[in-house]
Amino acid sequence: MSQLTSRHYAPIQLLSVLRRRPRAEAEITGSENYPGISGTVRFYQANEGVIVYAEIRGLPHSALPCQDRIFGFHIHEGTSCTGSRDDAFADVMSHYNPGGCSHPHHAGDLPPLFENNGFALSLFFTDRFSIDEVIGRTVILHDRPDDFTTQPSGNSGTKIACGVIQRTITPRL
Ligand SMILES: [Cu+2]
Ligand SMILES: [Zn+2]
Repeated sequence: MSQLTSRHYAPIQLLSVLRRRPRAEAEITGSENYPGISGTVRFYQANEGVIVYAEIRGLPHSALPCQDRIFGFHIHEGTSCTGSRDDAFADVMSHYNPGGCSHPHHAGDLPPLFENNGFALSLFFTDRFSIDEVIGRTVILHDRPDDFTTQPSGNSGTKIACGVIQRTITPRL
């Protein structure tokens, strides 16, 4: 029975949350093969979780009907957007997963991004992590959709863009 009861959440005052300064941000840049990708992922503290607001530009785009692109999107545990010739962001390692869950129940599993002429905007709520625990870790975009089944990472393909999550500077009073 307890599995069926959901926790009560107070309404999130979204507009007032977004008017505040995000607590952390990741500046997203594409790999050498995807130099046109840029964007920002902002993390806002809400009462009982985190609001994640992503805006990404310059994504690969297909002009063919019914073939708009979908990109796997995760927080990875590594702290550096570096890698090798084969995998530009290999050093980001696995999906952030402090709870030892399987994919797509990793704390770092995020809803995939849907592009529109190369532009994607996503805004969602999660209580899988606190902002403090993901600061210093990395946000990754993949070139394929996440299938939400394949272990350990949803068969989402090549890592095409990356950003390190950084605490925003708090102005001194
Ligand atoms: Cu990933
Ligand atoms: Zn995952």
